[in-house]
Amino acid sequence: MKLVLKISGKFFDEENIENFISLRNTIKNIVNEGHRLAIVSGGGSTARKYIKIGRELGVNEAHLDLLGIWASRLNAYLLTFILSDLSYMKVPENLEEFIEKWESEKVVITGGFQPGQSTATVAALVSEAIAADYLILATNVDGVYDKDPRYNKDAKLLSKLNTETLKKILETSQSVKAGTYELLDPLAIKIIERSKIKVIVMNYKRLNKILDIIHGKDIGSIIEPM
Ligand code: U5P
Repeated sequence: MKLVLKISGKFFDEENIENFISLRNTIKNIVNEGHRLAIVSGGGSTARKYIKIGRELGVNEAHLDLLGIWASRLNAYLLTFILSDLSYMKVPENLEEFIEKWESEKVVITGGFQPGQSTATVAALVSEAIAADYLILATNVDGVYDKDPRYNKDAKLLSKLNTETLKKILETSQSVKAGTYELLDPLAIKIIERSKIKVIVMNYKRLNKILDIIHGKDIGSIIEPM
């Protein structure tokens, strides 16, 4: 299989060494089983910190996005160095560079590409370019809920849903300003739909279960494109 793994910036914010060890072991197992893997890292609180300071000082949205992109590349380099025996040692900065590095057969790890989108769009573009079997969004919740689980105790996890349902759920939190994206930005959803990319949302604390979740044997959400 060809897999794209998008690691939420929150993974980096937690600074949990066990999570990093588990990620490294999972990636080694996936590669040893003969699958190909690309990883996209989010910008997390480092991106938000720089964007917040810049915004308060009147920096424009394009420049704020660039700050976010560089923060996501910093996270991408952390993963690159942690996985140096498997990974391509340069973080690609656009889709052409990514495609070129992918030919190396190594795990290619990337952050942001260009302003106006989030790293979820990068993950969707990369998935499209390599015809990935699955795009896996590893975040700090177990999957997609019918309501925001942070504010609704009765929120239910949806094990299967389509992009139409997802768009309705995300409607309340959608924004295109730097640093404000939640899970998937509108452009990422458009790309997922136009190329019918299958998306899995799962908790990064259960990364060792990726293959089980893909096969519907463990907790997570599978999003079918409409
Ligand atoms: N960003 C971009 N383009 C990209 C990736 C990220 O402009 O291709 C910026 C956005 O401002 C985004 C921030 O909110 O970097 C951090 O990425 P993310 O963690 O929100 O995905």
